[in-house]
Amino acid sequence: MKLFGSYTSPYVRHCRIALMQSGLDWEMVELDIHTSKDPGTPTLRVPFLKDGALTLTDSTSIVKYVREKSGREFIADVRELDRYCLANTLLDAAINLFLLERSGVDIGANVYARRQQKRIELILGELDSAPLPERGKLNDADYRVAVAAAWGQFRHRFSIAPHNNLQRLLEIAGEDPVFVETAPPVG
Ligand SMILES: N[C@@H](CCC(=O)N[C@@H](CS)C(=O)NCC(=O)O)C(=O)O
Repeated sequence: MKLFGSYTSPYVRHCRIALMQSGLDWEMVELDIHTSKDPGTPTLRVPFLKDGALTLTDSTSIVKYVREKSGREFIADVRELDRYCLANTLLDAAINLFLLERSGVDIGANVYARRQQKRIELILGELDSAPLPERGKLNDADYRVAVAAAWGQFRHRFSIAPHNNLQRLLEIAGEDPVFVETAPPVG
């Protein structure tokens, strides 16, 4: 199967983590979604995955597919699923602001952009209140929060300095070889 995406995307990173842990046969096809003329996905976003006749257009369906195809479990607990969703909302808001700013919008002067900023701060506080996983036992909610927190630091979009549990989560994830191997390239 082929995973299409970039090495800087946190959503792609989570898919790569699941694929690396799966033992399945797969390859990464690097794609710049902003310059590609015909990217092959109606979302105009990465990641997307192709496995024979199957196309999946969102990291959530991809991670679930890969986990289940390799005999593992995706998130079964509804509270953990909600934590995973919160991390997605955090990422969506932060990536939106990042792309708007890149395209010339003054995000400090825009009312909706300020709401997105507020959303980011509130979600960081909420995610920080969750219990930490044991070393080597990260589930997909932990991975999603960890890739989101790491991306925020990588792109300087938000700080986790006031959030001790999120810092600790990144330390725990930093001991996970696949999390380390999928870190965004420096420079
Ligand atoms: N819900 C999607 C979000 C994917 C997403 O936002 N990807 C970003 C890259 S990190 C993207 O391709 N953005 C391009 C754009 O919004 O134009 C998922 O989970 O896969």
